[in-house]
Amino acid sequence: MSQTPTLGYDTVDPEPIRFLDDDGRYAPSSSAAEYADELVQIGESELREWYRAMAETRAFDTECTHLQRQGQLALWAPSVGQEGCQAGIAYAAEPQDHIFPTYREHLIAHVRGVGFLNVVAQFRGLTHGGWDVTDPANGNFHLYTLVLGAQAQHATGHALGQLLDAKRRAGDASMDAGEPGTATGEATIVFYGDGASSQGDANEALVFAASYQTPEVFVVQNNRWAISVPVARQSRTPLYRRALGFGLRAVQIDGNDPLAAYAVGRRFLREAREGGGPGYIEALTYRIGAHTTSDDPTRYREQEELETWQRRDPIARLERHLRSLGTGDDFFEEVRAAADAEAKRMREGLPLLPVPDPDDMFANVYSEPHPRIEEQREWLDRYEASFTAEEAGS
Ligand SMILES: Cc1ncc(C[n+]2csc(CCOP(=O)(O)OP(=O)(O)O)c2C)c(N)n1
Ligand SMILES: [Mg+2]
Repeated sequence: MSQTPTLGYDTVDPEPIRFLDDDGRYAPSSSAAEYADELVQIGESELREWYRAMAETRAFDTECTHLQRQGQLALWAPSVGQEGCQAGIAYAAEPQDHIFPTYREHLIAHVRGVGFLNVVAQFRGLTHGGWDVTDPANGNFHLYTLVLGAQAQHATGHALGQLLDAKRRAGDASMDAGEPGTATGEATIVFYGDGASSQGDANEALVFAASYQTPEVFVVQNNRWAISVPVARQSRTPLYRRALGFGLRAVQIDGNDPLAAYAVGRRFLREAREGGGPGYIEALTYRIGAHTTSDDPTRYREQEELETWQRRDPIARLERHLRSLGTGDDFFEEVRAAADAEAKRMREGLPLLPVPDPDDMFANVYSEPHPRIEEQREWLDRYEASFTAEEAGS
């Protein structure tokens, strides 16, 4: 296998946008040049902050896999290997932007202020929706979505709302949102995967985004696999080229280079907020771990492919870059210890999380009582009671 991993179709089309090579050297590809001025404010201290978020997320993620194996979580979806793209986008976003994730954007959750405990509460089955009931805003980071592609529709609807609100504020009450040029001052970001890109929902969202010129950025983390289905089966053409066909500006980046994700994300987001319409970023990355803890990737992919991508690990790459700037062992040791301590805090806090009353599930469906909801509540009560009866009988 060659050093440059292939997708089964030609990815060098042109070269993906990247600033850091696999060894962490600043070596922009020719396609990166026009984005370089987005990095003028990024120095060693900003990169250290990104590195810290990536390392904390990695430690948290690793701990979660252990917790699932110990029966403490129902399921876990690791993000190992994808932290580079996520960090770049997380730091490119402004606080007023809204983010619609899949189920793997743990770093973004962390950076937007959704605590790690809130993330694991979902995977332990301890929430009926919402991240943290004490803070419904949660950094405008919306709920994880397991229904593939559905969040692309939610995000596009949200972005359409941002656009129409801005038009109304500007005194234009028409619903005709099709013309670019309305500055919204805020944007919507939606994440999904290479597999989800085949969903009808994701494609319909692109139609609406292009048609209404929504202030939106689509971030597709092409991690090569949709469980056991390789990306070449999803598409005969690079995914970003599909988006070009819908009329979006679209590029392909090296998704393991946080600088590339930041520079392009920042540019596309600013353009979206200023009325320039939607953008699309295909981030070439790799899922180093299993799809979820229910998956065994050794059954469908080669060890050699995995090792190739382990050598391109985004955290190791950023570490090498920081070292070249002069960051020394002290920093990396301190971050490692802090990340481990944070993962330990999460682990210790997990059993103390409150278990919601099953009846809460029905409490906020409608504002008024509803006979169907009552029926379901009564069914659940009978179901729960059957366990007590069983225990009494045994
Ligand atoms: C509508 C729908 N169909 C099928 C599934 C089952 N499923 C869950 S994840 C997944 C693969 C998703 O792959 P991709 O979009 O590439 O995201 P990744 O998991 O690689 O991040 C599938 C088929 C689902 N959750 N929703
Ligand atoms: Mg995938």
